[in-house]
Amino acid sequence: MSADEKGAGRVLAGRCHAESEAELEGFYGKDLPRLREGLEQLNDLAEGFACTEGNSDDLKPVMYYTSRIKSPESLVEKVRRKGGDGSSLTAAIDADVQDILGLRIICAFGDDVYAAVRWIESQPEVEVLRTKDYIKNPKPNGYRSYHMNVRFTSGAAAFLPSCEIQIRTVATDFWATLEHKMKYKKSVRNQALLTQELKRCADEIASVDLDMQTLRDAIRRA
Ligand code: 0O2
Repeated sequence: MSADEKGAGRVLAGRCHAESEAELEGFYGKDLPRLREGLEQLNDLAEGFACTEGNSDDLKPVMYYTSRIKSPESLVEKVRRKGGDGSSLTAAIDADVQDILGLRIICAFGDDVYAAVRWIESQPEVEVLRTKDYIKNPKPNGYRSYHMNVRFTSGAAAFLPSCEIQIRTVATDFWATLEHKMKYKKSVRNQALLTQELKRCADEIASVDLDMQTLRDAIRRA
C-alpha cells in the first residue's frame, strides 16, 4: 500500500492496493482517466464528511481514508466468481461487479461511522443502492464494517452502475487488514486456531470500541 498526503486541509489519503501505473493503463486503457476522476469524486465524499462542522472540539470524525481502482487481477477474478465472461471493464459492469471503485473511510468511534453513513445518504448526487451493516450484524468470523453500494447521479463516477464504500473504526480496520491477509495465504498452518483467535480479538476490539465511545461521550459531557 502506498500513502500520499493530499493538499493542505485534506485528510491523509492512502491509495490502497495501488497497482503499477502500467498495469492499470494496460488493462483499463482509455477508461482509466475517467475512473481516476470517479475516484476523486469518491475521495471528495470522504473529504466532505471529514470537514463537517461540530467536531472541532474533538477527535476528527475521519482518521484517514483509502480509495482504489480495482486491480486487474482482482477484477478478473471477481467477474469469474460472479459467473461473467471476459476480462474488461465492460465485462465487469455486465457481471455486476460493484466495487470497481472503492472507498474506505476509517473513523475513530462507532458513532462517527453512522454519522458518515447519514452524511453520505444526504448527498444529493448519491443514490444508495444497498447497505450491509456488519457492525450490528457481524460476520461469523468477527468482521465488522458498514458497507454501502452507491451510484452517483452526476459527476465523473456516474458512468458506473455502482461504487463501494466501506466505513469502519480504526480498531476494526486493523483487524480486517490482518484477517484479509490470512484469507489470501494459500497454506496457513493452524488455520482453525488462528480463525478462533481472530474471532476472539474481533469481539474484544468491538468491546473496546464501545468502551472508547462511552469514554468520549463522558468526556464531552464533562
Ligand atoms: P477483496 O479481495 O477485498 O476485493 P460483492 O462480491 O461485493 O458483490 P459481497 O461479497 O456480498 O458482494 O460484498 P460484501 O459482503 O459487501 O463484501 C465486499 C468486500 O468487503 C470484500 O471484497 C472485502 O473487501 C470486504 N469483506 C467482506 N467480508 C470480509 C471479511 O470477512 N474479512 C475482510 N477482511 N474483508 C471482508 P471482496 O471483493 O470479496 O474481496
